[in-house]
Amino acid sequence: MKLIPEQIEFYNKNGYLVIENFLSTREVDLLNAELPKTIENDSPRVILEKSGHVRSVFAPHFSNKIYNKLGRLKGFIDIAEQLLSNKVYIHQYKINCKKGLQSEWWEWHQDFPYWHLDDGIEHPDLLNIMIYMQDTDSLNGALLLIPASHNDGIAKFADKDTVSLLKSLDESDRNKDKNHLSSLNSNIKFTVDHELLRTLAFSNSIITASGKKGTILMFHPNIFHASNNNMTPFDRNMVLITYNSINNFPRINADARPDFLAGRDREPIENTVSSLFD
Ligand code: 6CS
Ligand code: FE
Repeated sequence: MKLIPEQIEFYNKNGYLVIENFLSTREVDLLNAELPKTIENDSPRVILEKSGHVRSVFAPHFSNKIYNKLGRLKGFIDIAEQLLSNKVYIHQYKINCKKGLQSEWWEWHQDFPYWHLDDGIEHPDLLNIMIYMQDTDSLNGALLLIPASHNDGIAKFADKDTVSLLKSLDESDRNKDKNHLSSLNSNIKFTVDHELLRTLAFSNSIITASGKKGTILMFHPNIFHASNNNMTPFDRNMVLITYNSINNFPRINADARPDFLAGRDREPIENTVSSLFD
């Protein structure tokens, strides 16, 4: 499925694009049925909220056939190749869960600072594709975005004191954040400076990316985004696949993050599927 010129123009101008009914109810129901099988106990790929509920499951495609197929969906690869003007591979793949009444927020941030500073990727030539597993709106933690906030590179960070950051890590992590939780928990290290947020929210507004189950949201690695707690008693899950241009590999050195955060399978994705039922 190729984007039409108006969609490409909207994405380049605003830094995001929503397409309703991209996946069928049958496909999303299959993803929901498979989700519990991706949650392996005591795995570093499973990040927990303070409540002990699952916050994120990283790299479900490593072990689950259906999520592996989803990452190779022709419709996604076509769009990613179109927007990144190159062949692509998966840099990061996660399921972000918001358990009803038990989830925590994602503070205002950009994604690229993590992929640039933690993983050594040089350019923001990546694309996030978010898949709505349930009907999603402001009540259950839909993504909030500031349109056109992606045009000025990595923005000024909020001044977070390290003590508060370290406090949000568990004991074993305290010394070196060896599980990278300060990039993954509800007190992330690179967040957007509040003065800058105020200026851009005033000039560009804040939008809520609501959508029915089966919707996809594409967004730029530098767009300012956040999400609230899920205030409903019903779970809200999102699959997030980040495709990277094959000309934009991260540096891999001694302190490289693990493969479930920074993908090591860099072959261009060619073996696509047309549907999850292929
Ligand atoms: O560190 C990372 O790769 C992850 N952290 C955040 C806050 N967003 C991008 C990515 O999922
Ligand atoms: Fe993010």
